[in-house]
Amino acid sequence: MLENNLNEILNKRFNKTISQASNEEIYLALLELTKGTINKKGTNKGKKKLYYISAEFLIGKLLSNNLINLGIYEEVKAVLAKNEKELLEIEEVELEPSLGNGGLGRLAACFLDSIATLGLNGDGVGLNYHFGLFKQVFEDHKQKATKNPWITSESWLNKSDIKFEVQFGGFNVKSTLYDIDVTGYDEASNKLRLFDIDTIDESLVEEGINFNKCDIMKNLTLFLYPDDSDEAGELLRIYQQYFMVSNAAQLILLEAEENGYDLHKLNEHVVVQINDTHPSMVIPELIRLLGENGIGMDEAIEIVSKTCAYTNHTILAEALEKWPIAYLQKVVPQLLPIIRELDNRIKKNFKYENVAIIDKDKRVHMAHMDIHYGFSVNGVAALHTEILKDEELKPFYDIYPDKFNNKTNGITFRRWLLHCNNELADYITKLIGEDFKKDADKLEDLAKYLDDKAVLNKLGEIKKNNKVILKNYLKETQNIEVDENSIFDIQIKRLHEYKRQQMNVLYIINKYLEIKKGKKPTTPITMIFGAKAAPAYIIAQDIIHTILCLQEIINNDQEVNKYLKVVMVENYNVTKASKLIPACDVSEQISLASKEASGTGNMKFMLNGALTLGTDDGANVEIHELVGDDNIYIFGESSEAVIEHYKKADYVSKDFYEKPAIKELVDFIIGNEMMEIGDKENLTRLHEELVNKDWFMTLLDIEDYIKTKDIAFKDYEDRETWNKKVLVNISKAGFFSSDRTIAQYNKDIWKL
Ligand code: 26Q
Repeated sequence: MLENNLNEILNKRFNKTISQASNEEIYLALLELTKGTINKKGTNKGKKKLYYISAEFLIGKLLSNNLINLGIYEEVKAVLAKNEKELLEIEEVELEPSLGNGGLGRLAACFLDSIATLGLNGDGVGLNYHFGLFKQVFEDHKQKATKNPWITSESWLNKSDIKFEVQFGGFNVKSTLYDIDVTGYDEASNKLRLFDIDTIDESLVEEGINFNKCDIMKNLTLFLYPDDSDEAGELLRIYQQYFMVSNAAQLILLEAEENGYDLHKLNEHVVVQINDTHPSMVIPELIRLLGENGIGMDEAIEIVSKTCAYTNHTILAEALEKWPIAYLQKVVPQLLPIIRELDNRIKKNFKYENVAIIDKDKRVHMAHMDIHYGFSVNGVAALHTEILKDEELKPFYDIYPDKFNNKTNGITFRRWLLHCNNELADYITKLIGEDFKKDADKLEDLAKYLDDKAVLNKLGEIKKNNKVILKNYLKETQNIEVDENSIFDIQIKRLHEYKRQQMNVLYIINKYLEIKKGKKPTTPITMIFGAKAAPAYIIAQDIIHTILCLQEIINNDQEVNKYLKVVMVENYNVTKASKLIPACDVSEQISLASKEASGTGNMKFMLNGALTLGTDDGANVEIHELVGDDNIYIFGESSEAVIEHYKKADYVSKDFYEKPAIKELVDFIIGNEMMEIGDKENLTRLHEELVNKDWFMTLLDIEDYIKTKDIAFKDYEDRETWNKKVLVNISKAGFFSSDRTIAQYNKDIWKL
């Protein structure tokens, strides 16, 4: 049946059979076949609809994901195999859109999957960036940013006939809506709706990712988060945000009209989830549009306040958006009277400055607008929500205790287990049946095998197979040799000082020096990194440079490379994550406690049988509680202690640096070996930063980190005990299914 359909499409389009067709042709045929199947299944409906507005949707490649959700993955694989074609190779044809930069964007993608899977009526709304986030290439041990084109003549992107106009100060732009189908597992589908401008000009991009930032009519949707280190960059970001939310608001009102809803009761039919502050201007924009529809200011504010809910994803002060009024005046003059009115109402009720929307420096605090004029404020892990309530957003919590709630993040098990680790998923199915695929808590049934040696062995075997697959991939893509019998220790996430890749670097230096002094690890170690750094984030570039230099020194040192290897994976993205995560033994989650809102990579690793080496931060805290002290490696100062250090300003990195054992590691960064191959400017800057500033307290935790990591590596020697810990982790991972997270959002916030 499926084979006939596929042959029919190939015959019609290319006059070929499956076995004659190229991988590209088969990909296009599968695209057509899949889209047809999706259409037949229909879309989710309901009296109330969720609009999940987000600047990022890091969706990854969609072919296999959709085949799995439609229940035809195995059949397609078999049909292709019968015709001597490999689904894995056909997947390679698809380009990965990079419509996100990290956790927040990937979370949005997992959420869309779960929303559809739970049969809920909800679409994602965002922007159709032509070159996405930049693509990372390594040159001279440094990151270079280039564009990442992903839109091809035929893809998952479908052009709709919906068009709007968006008004900016001084000019208007015309927009077109594109849709990507979001399949639910065994369910009807929803849509990801991406807006674009009609006048975009891709040829504006010159060398790397440089382009004329002032030509809004041509550049608006070229890149995600274009460099905002200058004023033109900041303004462009505001243009993007308003373009996104004005289109979203117009779409919401259009669909309300089509459904014949009474705009006075919009909140009974629509809920808007504001994913961090990037879409916050949707609040004044909806109020403005309701006004245009004849609804008075008081009522419009009330309706919108019952419609919008806000999720906070970060407590880093520098990531909380505050836009100068002058910028908003230039980009969106029509919103200013509304924002001022919203602010006046707050200033009338609350006399203290720290909850104002517009501060004394004439900057608009986007999060403050969300909290005052939304009905729900949620954090993304238990600890994070507590810190919001007790510290960062305390004045708001005091005013609106009932608005605050926690929704611990989750991940979709379809992509992060069934697809990326087919062998493990099949084995789990063999042990406990299929139920866990729809009800993740069923993974707990695995606990009955905790003392089953055959099962523990098999887990080790599957891990080894995944390590071999990764080994071959690394050889093929980056010509780096690794040993599948070594421990795979992996840190993959955006590069940021608070995530402390630099602490991992110091561990590597420590191990290198130990080996040089004759202390060799029993089992060799492979340290793997993947990380993009924002182009304007200088220290992050320095850390990448340091890792790439270490990679060269260590991997070429014949004395050391038998025991230690360093791999920095180029252009880390969803596709690469899917290959790295199943092969991991030790998952690095080493952020400074209190700084990582949740983390979601930690959950993916746990589900795929890696043990966490981490601080008690973000969702690590919840992983720790679930698996218990014996099945996780926790180190470092507590979040309370860290928060105290900040309050008292009593952390002095120099004091720690003066300890000889630490000094030796830090000074290696500017030692002869590094300086010979590295760039003096980068290396000295990082060294200086660690010695004299170290805002994220690397040196505070380094000794405990080294000690704990060494214990983990020693424990790995007893493979049976290790695999038992692995099994505990997998069996407890059910809580982190995004199906659970979404069920909670729906029950507490959306009420669809
Ligand atoms: C801020 C100011 C100006 C311009 C841009 C930004 C900006 C851009 C991106 C601020 C934040 C982001 C992205 C944040 C993010 O990805 N946060 C992560 O969200 C995950 C999902 O909730 C959490 O698991 C991570 O802990 C959190 O870091």
